[in-house]
Amino acid sequence: MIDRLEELKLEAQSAVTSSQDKKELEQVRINYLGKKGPITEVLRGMGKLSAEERPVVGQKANEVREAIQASIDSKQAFFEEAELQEKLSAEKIDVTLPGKKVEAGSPHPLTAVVEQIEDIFVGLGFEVTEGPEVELDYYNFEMMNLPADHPARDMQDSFYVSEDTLLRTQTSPVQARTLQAAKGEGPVRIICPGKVYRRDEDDATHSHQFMQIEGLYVDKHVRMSDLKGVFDTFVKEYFGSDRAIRLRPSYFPFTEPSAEIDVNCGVCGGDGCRVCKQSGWIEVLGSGMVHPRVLEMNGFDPDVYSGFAFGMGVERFAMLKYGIDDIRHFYTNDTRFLSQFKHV
Ligand code: 2NL
Repeated sequence: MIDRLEELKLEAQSAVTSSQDKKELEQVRINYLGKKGPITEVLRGMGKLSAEERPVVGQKANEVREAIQASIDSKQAFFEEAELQEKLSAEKIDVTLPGKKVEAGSPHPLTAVVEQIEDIFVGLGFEVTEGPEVELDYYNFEMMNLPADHPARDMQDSFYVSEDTLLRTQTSPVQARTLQAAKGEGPVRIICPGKVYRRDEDDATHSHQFMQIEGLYVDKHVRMSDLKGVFDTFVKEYFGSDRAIRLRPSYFPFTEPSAEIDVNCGVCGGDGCRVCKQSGWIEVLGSGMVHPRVLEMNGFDPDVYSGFAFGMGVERFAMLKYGIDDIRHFYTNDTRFLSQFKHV
């Protein structure tokens, strides 16, 4: 029996050696180690052996089985290595072929303009503050001196989410929150960029969603001349050193007095042309001295503190600087438009 097993081992190992591929090798395995193979048969016949023979034959059978399995495994590894080598040499890469071109992206023009404007105000000592787009009526309107049923609410037809929450119509609620957090202690010097929403018919110059930057400077002794100085500097930095501003009386419920700020026309230099509708001036933002009631409602003593505030549309600033003729370009994601702002 022992000799028979030894013979089987040599026979199987020679079959492994002469196998030409994985398939032949698998057949060898089945022939020698399979359920119907000779080794299994020997093991099955063990019951007929004497008590002395049994362990000896059992051990030998196991040894032989392991030896055959080891030969098969090493031949299997050899076939796999050969296959891999063949695959690698067939898949040679031609490093001289041109690569796939990957288009580099760039910030959206509105993001770029927001960052330009932020940089100017940060240089003037302002901090950038952000807040929620779904806002309480309380911060969006009431704290801005626009109580329920105030007729000026109609200027800002809004998207209500519930009775007392809405998509903010301006970023002033961020300023109200900041003032209240300051607990009556100035200075507060912030700008608040972000998306705002108003019910509006979309056309070349209107959008129901747009970007605004509002700003606020509250301290002791802040005067309208501070507002004027800040915007003279701002306009020169944003549009160019040859530009100037003028203030025109206006009305906002949250400021008193209020002023529209115009910049002289960059196309005609102030002589009058199609862009400035022959006036020589272009309206760019709304501003004013913070209404004493707004200061008071947000925790500041209007007898001690004063301040100026302003609001501007980012799209308008981008359109004026880069000669964009339709606000809808900003939202339609046409790369022919967007890719023109790679270097701004
Ligand atoms: C515009 C221009 C403006 C403000 C926004 C403001 C904020 C606080 C207090 C007072 Cl916390 N005012 N913001 C002021 C003037 C103009 O936006 O055209 N709005 C309809």
